[in-house]
Amino acid sequence: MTDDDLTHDDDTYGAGDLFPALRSSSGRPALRFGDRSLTYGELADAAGELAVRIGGASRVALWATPTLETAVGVVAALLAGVPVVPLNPKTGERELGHILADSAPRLVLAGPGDELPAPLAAHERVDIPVTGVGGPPPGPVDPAAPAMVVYTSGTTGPPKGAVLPRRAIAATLDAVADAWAWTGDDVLVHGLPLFHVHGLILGVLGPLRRGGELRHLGRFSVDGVRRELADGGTLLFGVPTMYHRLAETVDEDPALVKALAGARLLVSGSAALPLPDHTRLTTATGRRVVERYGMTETLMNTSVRADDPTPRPGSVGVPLPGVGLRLVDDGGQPVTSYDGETIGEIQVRGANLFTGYLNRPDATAAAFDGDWFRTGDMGVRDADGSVRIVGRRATDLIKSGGYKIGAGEIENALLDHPGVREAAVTGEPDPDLGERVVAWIVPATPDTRPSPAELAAHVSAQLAPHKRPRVIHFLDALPRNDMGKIMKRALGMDA
Ligand code: MCA
Ligand code: AMP
Repeated sequence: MTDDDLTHDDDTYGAGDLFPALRSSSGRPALRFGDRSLTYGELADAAGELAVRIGGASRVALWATPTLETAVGVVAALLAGVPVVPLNPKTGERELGHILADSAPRLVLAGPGDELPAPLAAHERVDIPVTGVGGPPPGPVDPAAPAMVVYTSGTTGPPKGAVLPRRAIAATLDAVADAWAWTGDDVLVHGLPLFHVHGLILGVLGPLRRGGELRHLGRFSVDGVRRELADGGTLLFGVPTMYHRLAETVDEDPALVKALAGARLLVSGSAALPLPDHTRLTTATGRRVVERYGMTETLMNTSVRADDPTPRPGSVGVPLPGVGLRLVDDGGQPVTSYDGETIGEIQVRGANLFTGYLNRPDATAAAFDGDWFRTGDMGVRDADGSVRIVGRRATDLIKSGGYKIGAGEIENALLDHPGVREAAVTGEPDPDLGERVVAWIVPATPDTRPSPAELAAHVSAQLAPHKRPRVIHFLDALPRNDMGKIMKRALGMDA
């Protein structure tokens, strides 16, 4: 099926009506954030009223705090058929300015009382209600229509907006439901941020599409996980840093062991969960953590299935229903062997894919080989078709705490600081974050070098706190080759 085949009359993925439970499950619990909650009926009323208010807008931005308001805002936008751009409330000035200029939202949705920074002052603001009187049932919406624009880092330059159509959201949520036997009886627990695919699409829209419940922790904590899983939670989503923090605690925390052992399914994603953490959690709780592999541009590609009898630490499982996956070697030829050894770039296709980067036809064209999307991840396939990720094509992409961070954007922000003459950014292994951001700085003048804390604060203020360098080295010069290119591999050799 091609994009052109998808019309209002041919909604193969059920993308027109993303949340049937809004109409059919009025008394059931839908969302709980701390002591605030909404049933499906209350959510339908609040989001329905907001949908009427924003209907017809070309695009809206959403100040995506970890609150009930964010969930109501995103559901309202989807009901209204208005594309929504989730914003990280900690985004710094430079990055926020870029996202707003690039996505040109007509309105900004925010919680009443949220203070918005200067770059948003010029935008018309709509406060998100958590009560309301509903609205008319949503009209037909083209499954190929854009639902969300999610910003994601590349190796160089500012983040790009991945345009996600409604059908991708429907297709991916239904595919993971199949892999994880996810139903309306499940109670999902997580503390993920709500401006990325993991926390917002899987973690908020996922339970709402199934008619189940979300209990959001506000922010991740071991205490929150223990409490909510002990109180009826059945599913846990997290990035590896979160599972690492649970693994660090299980040995002295019998109540946590009991809570994790009682969950139906523990799912990790956004980065690789190291084997020692798999082992520690399984040894302590008797439960395995299943990994799934996704990407902002592709939503979910593969997962270990809940009914897979074989423990598979280190594997991201098999392609999800509807996802085509191939490995391609350096010469551009598909790898045909399933030998667990031959490495190729993972390429995917299917209804789960984005339609392109906003305003970036060049980057969109470069990302595809025909209808295959080049993920940049390198993997191998075992005889049973399950995939293991062995690395990334680009060394300039860093995954820290599950966030993707481009070295180039941090280098540019550092070069903006008056005390910096040259800057290079690399990633190095970190037991908690997976990788940590390391900056290599040549100061503008040797005797007035800025402090590491000042440079970290500068990056936090310009980009986002999770992009700040955790380690800073000062050098007299950066190692360069004859062409003048920085030799990043030489950095750290004698640091
Ligand atoms: C510290 N802070 C600072 C500074 N230093 N703020 C300003 N300037 C500074 N110099 C603040 C931080 O903002 C934060 O505030 C607090 O101190 C601690 O921050 P930090 O040490 O950075 O992190 P952490 O709290 O230890 O966070 C670890 C984490 C987090 C909870 C695991 O990294 C996280 O939530 N990761 C999830 C990433 C994710 O969802 N990725 C999905 C994208 P405060 O306490 O107020 O927060 S990938 C995806 O979507 C694909 C599709 C996929 O496959 O899933
Ligand atoms: P993002 O662009 O932030 O959506 O991050 C997507 C990237 O996260 C992928 O291209 C992978 O490199 C990585 N990723 C996601 N899930 C996993 C996983 N289970 N194991 C290893 N890497 C993962």
